Amino acid sequence: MEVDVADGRLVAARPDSSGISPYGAYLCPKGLAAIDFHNGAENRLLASLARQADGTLAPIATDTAINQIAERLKAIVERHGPRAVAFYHGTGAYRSVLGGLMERAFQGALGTPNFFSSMTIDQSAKWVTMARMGVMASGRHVMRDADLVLLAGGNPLVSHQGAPFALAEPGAPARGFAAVKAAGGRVLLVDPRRSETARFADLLIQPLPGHDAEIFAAIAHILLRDGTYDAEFAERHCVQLDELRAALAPFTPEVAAARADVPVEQIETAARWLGEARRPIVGSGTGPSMALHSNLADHCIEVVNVLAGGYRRVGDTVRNPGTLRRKPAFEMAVSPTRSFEQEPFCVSAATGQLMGEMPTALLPREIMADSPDRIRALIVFGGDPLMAVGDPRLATPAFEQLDLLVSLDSRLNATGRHADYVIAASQPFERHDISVPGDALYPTPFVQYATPLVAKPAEVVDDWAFFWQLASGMGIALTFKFWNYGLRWADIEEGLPLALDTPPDPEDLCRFLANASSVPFDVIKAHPGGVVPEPALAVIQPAPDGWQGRLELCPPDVAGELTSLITEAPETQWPFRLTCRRILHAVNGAFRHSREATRRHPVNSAFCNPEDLAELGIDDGDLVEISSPHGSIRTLAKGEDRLRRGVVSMTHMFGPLISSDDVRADGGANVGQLVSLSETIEAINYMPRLSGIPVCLRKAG
Ligand SMILES: Nc1nc2c(c(=O)[nH]1)N[C@H]1C(S)=C(S)[C@@H](COP(=O)(O)OP(=O)(O)OC[C@H]3O[C@@H](n4cnc5c(=O)[nH]c(N)nc54)[C@H](O)[C@@H]3O)O[C@H]1N2
Ligand SMILES: Nc1nc2c(c(=O)[nH]1)N[C@H]1C(S)=C(S)[C@@H](COP(=O)(O)OP(=O)(O)OC[C@H]3O[C@@H](n4cnc5c(=O)[nH]c(N)nc54)[C@H](O)[C@@H]3O)O[C@H]1N2
Ligand SMILES: [Mo]
Repeated sequence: MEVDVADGRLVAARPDSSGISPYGAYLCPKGLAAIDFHNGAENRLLASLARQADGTLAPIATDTAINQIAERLKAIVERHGPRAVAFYHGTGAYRSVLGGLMERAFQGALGTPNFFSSMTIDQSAKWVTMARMGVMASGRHVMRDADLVLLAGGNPLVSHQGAPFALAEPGAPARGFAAVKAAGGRVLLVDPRRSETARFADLLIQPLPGHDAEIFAAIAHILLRDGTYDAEFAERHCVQLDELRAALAPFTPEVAAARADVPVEQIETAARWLGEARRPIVGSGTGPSMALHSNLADHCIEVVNVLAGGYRRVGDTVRNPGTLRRKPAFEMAVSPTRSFEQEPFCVSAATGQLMGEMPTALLPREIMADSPDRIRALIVFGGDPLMAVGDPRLATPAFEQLDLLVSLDSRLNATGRHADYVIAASQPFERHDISVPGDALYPTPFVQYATPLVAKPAEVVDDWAFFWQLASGMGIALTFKFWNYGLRWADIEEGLPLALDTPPDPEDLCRFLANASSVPFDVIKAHPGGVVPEPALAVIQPAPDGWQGRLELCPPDVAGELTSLITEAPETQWPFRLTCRRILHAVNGAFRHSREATRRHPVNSAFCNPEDLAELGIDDGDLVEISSPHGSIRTLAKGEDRLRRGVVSMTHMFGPLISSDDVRADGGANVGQLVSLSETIEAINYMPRLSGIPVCLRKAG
């Protein structure tokens, strides 16, 4: 984006008009809200806070606070070992490249396996599928090459969520959909809500939430029944096709349609179109990953992508092979790791890591466990786990049992209010950063190194500097590395050793990250608006000779889950299902109190089909009570004909952890109060049910 600066302050922002941006001239509303936030809106934290003897939080010099935390951590590690220390990496941390890498460096040097993040209460079903099925190293097609897009439970036009999770093009999401349509391709959505993205849909299936496993099992069933699947791909890269066929036999389109309450023709049509497509992509957003049977649903969604042959093949063009690190791509299957079956295990459950992380829903239990290895200190980096994980009546007392809770954030959020220290963090336009996360994800190659546009407030610290200073205070020397998902920190040989007593220069850190870049760092540095590299043709390469990797389509645990699903009685006692949704003007908790977000959403209303409301005698704006087997909240009702019947749709991260009796004064209601961290939890990743929660709805009072 282009930003105007006057007298050391940010004054205005516009989309980048230079033509360099891989997204074109585009700016999302959160970009605008970021300007206000940098300037102190939303009670931005300008000083760090420490808990006092009387229990209140009071300002403290940031330097002093970090030194005190270092001393306390050192004592905890000396007494209980490194496992006593845990990290929680929230969505704010993903905005901070140097911060995230310094956090990993610190975790690596400490040697604790206790790394948690928002990913395991988000779409870790995708990690479970990778661990159980394996991964196609060539990757999916990208939208601009696809002739069919089938997306379940994602709304990229609002969320901007794209690859590698959902399949949309990140950045300016409508462009990818428009490109598919312009090339004559088809867009299919599966969502109980006619979402904003649905304006591109050729077919919208509106199921009861929580039935994606059946729907996609039935689509796979049809592809196998009709022989319209990509047999050549399956033969070359997959095993367990016979097991899959047997396990899917009961999942006829009629069975799935009845359970999900959709017309059977829609399932047949989706399967027929998939059979016809030459370059399809099938994937999902958060919806199926948060509902009942999320791991199985995700597995079935990926199976449909496999059967449709939805991956790049030898000779296919790679539009963005990466600039800082050019990644060669091969048409080869990487066999599943089943990493969750290997040490290190959690102390409260026999489950191991996914992508080097422990399941966040187990964090409260890992703190409360009666074990010498329980967690005693937690550093929360850019997150609000108490709000995010749900079940605050279970999670909050657990967090209170910690010897040390630190929140590194730019706001005092719900978790921060329970912390021993809250460290005031800088914001993106105040710090150095380089485009590592976007590197191979931008739709076309692009690289950028950004230096601070404005000075940060005096008592505010860069995220990376916090971690470096902590390590330094503990006498731990760090090695800075180029890490990315899928790599094990300890296995990365190349690193930049950092001095113990002199903080690194952030420019040197970025220069190191660019040491294998196809555009030299000095060239990147000379172009603050970013660089579009010289085009270099990249195509998918064949697998090395004798490559043995295979995708496992139906391992025994998946087969077992399919069998138990087909015999499971549908939940009929609860008339409604509460689903997730997002607002355009906030990212979870961040920017939730921005001008636009507050104006448009004074509370998180309960959206419902108007006919459902009429039947219950509820008018728009009435106070309603929503009860799950686990808890109950009150908010205002709002009719929305985009929703199918039987659904209540609400945004998370509103209101205090536990509601008072006045939803307007609370600024909304925390839907996490309806969530259980002990019942209907997935195996493996311990994902709680954050969507499709069975609820009752009634007029309050
Ligand atoms: N503006 C904005 N952008 C954001 C965020 C934000 O809060 N605001 N958050 C960011 C984060 S952390 C994430 S993870 C991404 C999420 O990105 P998305 O996954 O695109 O998020 P949603 O917009 O919630 O879309 C989820 C959709 O799933 C549907 N759904 C709910 N339950 C089910 C179900 O059981 N089955 C099916 N098929 N559909 C279901 C909902 O109706 C909804 O339309 O967005 C990111 N971007
Ligand atoms: N019921 C229900 N629960 C859900 C969901 C749902 O749909 N329904 N969605 C789930 C999902 S997908 C997610 S990802 C989680 C989100 O869970 P979290 O990531 O734990 O929550 P956020 O509110 O996104 O926390 C981000 C924090 O980062 C801070 N921040 C912003 N910029 C910076 C920065 O530069 N540095 C630092 N240090 N901090 C910064 C913000 O102030 C904010 O407090 O919630 C999950 N919980
Ligand atoms: Mo998320």
